[in-house]
Amino acid sequence: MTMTLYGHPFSSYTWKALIALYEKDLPFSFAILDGEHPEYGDRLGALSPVGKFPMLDDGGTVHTEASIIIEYLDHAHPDKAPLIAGGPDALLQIRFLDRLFDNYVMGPTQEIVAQHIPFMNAAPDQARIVREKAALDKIYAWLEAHLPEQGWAAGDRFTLADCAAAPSLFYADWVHPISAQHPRLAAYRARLLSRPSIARAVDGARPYRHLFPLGAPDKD
Ligand SMILES: N[C@@H](CCC(=O)N[C@@H](CS)C(=O)NCC(=O)O)C(=O)O
Repeated sequence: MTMTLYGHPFSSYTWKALIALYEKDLPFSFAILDGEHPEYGDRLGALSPVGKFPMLDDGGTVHTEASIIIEYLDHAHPDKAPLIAGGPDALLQIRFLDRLFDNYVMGPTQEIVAQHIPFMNAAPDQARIVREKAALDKIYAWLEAHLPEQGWAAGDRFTLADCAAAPSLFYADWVHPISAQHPRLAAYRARLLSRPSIARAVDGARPYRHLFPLGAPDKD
């Protein structure tokens, strides 16, 4: 039975799971959560703990949380481009970077976006936005100092950490541009965007750019 991924092509965490599926070249059907398919939203509401996506349904085995979906794919398809592999230290580094990108890059980015969504916030809280941008500056500086000059976040192999990095840095740069002070980080983001699995996720989201509450920048 083909796997089904519930999500949306413009959603950052959906990208994270999509990138893993593309890397592994696994067949799946994409249940896009939109007004045309209320039944997908109903299923998500019934099975996802708090209704967040992505959600993967593999013949009745259901997982949410993008990192867990990727870990499941690694276990279920060990012959397909592992994304969480190596010795104990390598595994810790991959998982550490995954948490870093989700919590400290995607977290502030999502909050800045949320401040511009009228049904979530009547008006953007400018003080909150300043704080979130300061948080992004902090993690940009850390990444600039710690990312390798070449290759991927955790070394030579493309991993879970890069699946997390791609959507988080893609959208973070839209809400708080990575400046010339962070050339290594900017180069890593560019390397990510030129990876075929990631380019595919970016292209799949293009028709939805008008939905970006701050106005999508004319780049990428
Ligand atoms: N920790 C979750 C975060 C997922 C998440 O924030 N998904 C967003 C879309 S990118 C979502 O479900 N938004 C709708 C909502 O919060 O109700 C994961 O890693 O999958």
